[in-house]
Amino acid sequence: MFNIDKETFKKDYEEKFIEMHGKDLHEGTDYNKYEALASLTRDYVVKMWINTNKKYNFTGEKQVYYFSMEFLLGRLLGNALINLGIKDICREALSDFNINLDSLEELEEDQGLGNGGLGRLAACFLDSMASLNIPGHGCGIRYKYGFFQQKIVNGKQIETSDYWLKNANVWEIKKSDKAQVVRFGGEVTTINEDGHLRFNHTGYEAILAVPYDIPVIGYENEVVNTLRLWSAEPLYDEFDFSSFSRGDYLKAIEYKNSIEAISQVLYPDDSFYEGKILRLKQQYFFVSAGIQSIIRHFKAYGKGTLKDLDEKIAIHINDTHPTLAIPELMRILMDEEGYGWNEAWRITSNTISYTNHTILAEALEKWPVEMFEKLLPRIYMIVEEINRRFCQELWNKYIGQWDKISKMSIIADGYVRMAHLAIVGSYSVNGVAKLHTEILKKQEMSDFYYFNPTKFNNKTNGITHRRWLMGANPELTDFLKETIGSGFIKHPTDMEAFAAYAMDKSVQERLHQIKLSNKKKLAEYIKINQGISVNPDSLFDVQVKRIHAYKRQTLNCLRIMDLYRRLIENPNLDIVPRTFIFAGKAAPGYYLAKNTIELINAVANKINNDPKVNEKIKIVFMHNYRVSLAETIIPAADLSEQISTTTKEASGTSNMKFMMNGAVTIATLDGANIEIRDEVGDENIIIFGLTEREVLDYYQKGGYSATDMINGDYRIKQVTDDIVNGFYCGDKERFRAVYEHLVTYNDEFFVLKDFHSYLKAQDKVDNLYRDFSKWQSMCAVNIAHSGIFSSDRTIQEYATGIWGSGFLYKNL
Ligand code: 26V
Repeated sequence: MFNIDKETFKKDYEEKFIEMHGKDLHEGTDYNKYEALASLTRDYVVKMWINTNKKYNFTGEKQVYYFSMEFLLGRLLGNALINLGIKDICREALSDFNINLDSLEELEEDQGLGNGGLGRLAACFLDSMASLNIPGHGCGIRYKYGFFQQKIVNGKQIETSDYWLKNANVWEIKKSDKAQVVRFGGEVTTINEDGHLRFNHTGYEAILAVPYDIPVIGYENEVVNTLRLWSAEPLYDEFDFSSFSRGDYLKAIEYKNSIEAISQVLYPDDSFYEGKILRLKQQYFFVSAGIQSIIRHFKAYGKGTLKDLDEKIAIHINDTHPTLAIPELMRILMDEEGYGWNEAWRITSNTISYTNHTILAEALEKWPVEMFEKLLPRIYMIVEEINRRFCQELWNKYIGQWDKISKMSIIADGYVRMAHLAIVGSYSVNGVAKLHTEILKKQEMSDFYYFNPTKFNNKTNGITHRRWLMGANPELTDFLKETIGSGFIKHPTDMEAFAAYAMDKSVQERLHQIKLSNKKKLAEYIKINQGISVNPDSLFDVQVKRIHAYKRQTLNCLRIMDLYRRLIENPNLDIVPRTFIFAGKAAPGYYLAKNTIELINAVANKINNDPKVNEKIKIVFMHNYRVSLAETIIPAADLSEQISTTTKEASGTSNMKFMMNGAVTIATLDGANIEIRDEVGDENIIIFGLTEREVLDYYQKGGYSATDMINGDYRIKQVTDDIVNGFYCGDKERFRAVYEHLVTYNDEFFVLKDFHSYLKAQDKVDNLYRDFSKWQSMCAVNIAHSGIFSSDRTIQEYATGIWGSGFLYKNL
């Protein structure tokens, strides 16, 4: 374990500061001070990083490569200090210089290279792999612009670009010597050489993929793994000005820009697939660079030949976005290394494993054949051959069943279906929560499941408790240590011991105090950043996540609108004062989601400015939701809203973060909510809404009518009318999209159907909250049972159940 005493740290820090900034510490700005601290921390890490790599090369342990289009890391400094085990020393040392560590940490830009759940999961997994001594590395894209920044202007979302690299990024190291060449376009000709087919690729465009490495620090174990992000550059970056005419010069610049465009921007959609060629380019770009660098490294240091690749290396693809890893590995093994098809296929399909993260049909990737073939001619040939052989296999098994075969085919109707390719080319397919995996097996992917049942398995998601508990909620962490000891940090399921204290009055009081202190901090943040005063003694009712129809922010909003009507009718209505907190970004092209944000803001504006009710209820739509904001909001939540239409949320991960921080959950039986319920028991969670069966019946048999719901129920009628009658905004048309989706288009997410059951559940919340002891005991039980949702548990399951890697808990 890394060790440093306070005095040495102070000396190192001062030296670092002077070396970096050429002035004395007391002359520096706060940002200078942050830079010096981050840079010093990185220096401490670098030696361990080198040693870790040396060790991996020496021992030849199996290496895991986690391929993902997104890694939503957030800030890195605080996490690095925790995992190095020097946060306390650092805090004390800095305070000797009159510097506050927390305020320096806040100066760091979030590294926001992801949309939401899928990207954050990848980041949690990296943290867990390093902390569990698993040689596991990330591979992705170094987007110049991360996920957009959200502003709310006149109640509307406005997107601005996230140029997160404007200040030097101390966490990355550019490795120009490890660059790879990636080829697009051109023609492939086939040559028969002594009975062997050779593929000659000519006329292509070659692009340089340059890696930037980011250290991934394990928790107090001196392991530092690598996240490698690729950036696109022209192969030849210099041109001779004198020999260029003006036109050539401009063309050359345009060319440079067109290449750099590949790693320029993260696509801000996470639910609607669009066949954009740039996205396909991004996918092949990082996958090809990543696979080439793995092979190059394996050939230089690996023990054994490429024949043993599947024993020495596991490549995991995070959703279908990196699926081209399959044909790319085939290409390298056959065209560059001389393996025949069968051997290459054995190696490839035993090396690659795949996770599915969504069943929303509209998010499934399928690329037009024409586009695919033109951009990646050799890769397309390989995909065609994979498909030909697969269909042959199907044909042998399902003789004459053309429908089934065309349903399962990888290429059909002019498209390449990436999920099919991912399933066929990998040895393991997993879903991210029990229900989700069952739905994949029995419905969405049932043909593939029955064809090959052993390939399918479940790995319920998790979150790293090092960021989401220790980092975000130090007070609760200290209290847990005081009560049950520190063992839970390395063995998160040991948190169960805390359940024994759930009825203890002094424990309940402390939990309340800790929550209150987090709520005060959030209230202050809200006041400073959004100018709204909220009461920390009110119940903080929180829904923070991407804005999407299936997540049903509308249900929450309608419920508030209903409550407001009831309060107008009866100002003495006896309710627990609440602060409703929303946050989340809508995809820029997702009109309905953006309209939902407008509605929430309009409702907030009206209610917050109505003195008759604003002592009892307040609404805040917090701007620019991101990892660092989540770290402030989640520890302050009393109630966690997990209210998606049953069957639609694959897992959810904020649900786990909230429970770990002692919030009570109100939820549908969807995704991992079911497993949370199983852990805490029915009496410690509030469940409502349609069951899986009921939802599926509606989808299969129909029978849901929004109009009937409205006509048969005056409260539903009132709240839906209030969307379009000018009650919240003079412009009656303003929220038309929300209304039409709910009513005219007969809302496929059944908001109105779940409305009353949700209201009842919320009444139950009120009653429970009034009973101090009961509520606090629920919080305690939730914390106690959250350990199983640490991503350490998830990663152990991946390591033993899929990757066959790692010496788990070796040093524990
Ligand atoms: C899909 C697409 C579709 C095409 C446009 C770009 C794009 C980018 C990302 C995605 C993946 C969306 C899937 C996703 O984020 N799923 C979430 O994964 C979480 C981690 O497993 C899980 O907790 C959430 O329930 C699930 O919605």
